[in-house]
Amino acid sequence: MSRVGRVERVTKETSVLVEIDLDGTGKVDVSTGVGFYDHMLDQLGRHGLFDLTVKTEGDLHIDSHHTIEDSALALGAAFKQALGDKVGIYRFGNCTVPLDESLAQVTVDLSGRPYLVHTEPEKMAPMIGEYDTTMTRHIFESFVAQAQIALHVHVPYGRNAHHIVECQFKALARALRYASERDPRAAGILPSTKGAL
Ligand SMILES: [Mn+2]
Repeated sequence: MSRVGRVERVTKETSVLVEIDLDGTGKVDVSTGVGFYDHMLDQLGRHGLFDLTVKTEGDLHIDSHHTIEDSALALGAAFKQALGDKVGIYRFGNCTVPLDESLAQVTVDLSGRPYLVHTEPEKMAPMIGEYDTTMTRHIFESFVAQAQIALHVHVPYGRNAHHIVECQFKALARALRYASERDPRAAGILPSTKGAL
């Protein structure tokens, strides 16, 4: 059974199409109009081994906020859709990824409940190209709200803004991959004592 999600989200501010295949090979086709964000979504697909399409046309004449946020909302919704009934998956995943001087520690629980804990260095360059670095937390908030997962992201140290953000996306990709992969010992089993996820 294929685990795919497809979400089209159209508002007066943005038009977003997201397609994701959880059992892909990391084939990514992303264009949001925000170069650094494309680079981050590329990390997510590549290191998550998800096939991922994100096509966003947003109101970039204002700024990149709606474009970035709405893409993350649609991505979260598509991820949830692709997870389906969550039977036979690992459910939990974590990964620690360094990028030179920066380190990201990410833990996820595909719990069915949205919760975000996020810490990163306060002192960071405010912009990476057209990407406002305060958007990283906003992306995770948006993704978590729609995917309905618990996500904990910590960057205990780091100096370069590009590195600080990129290691978070790489670690998130791996953590999501481990959590969503099928556990061969748990075929047909829902990983919850409650009987629902
Ligand atoms: Mn917003």
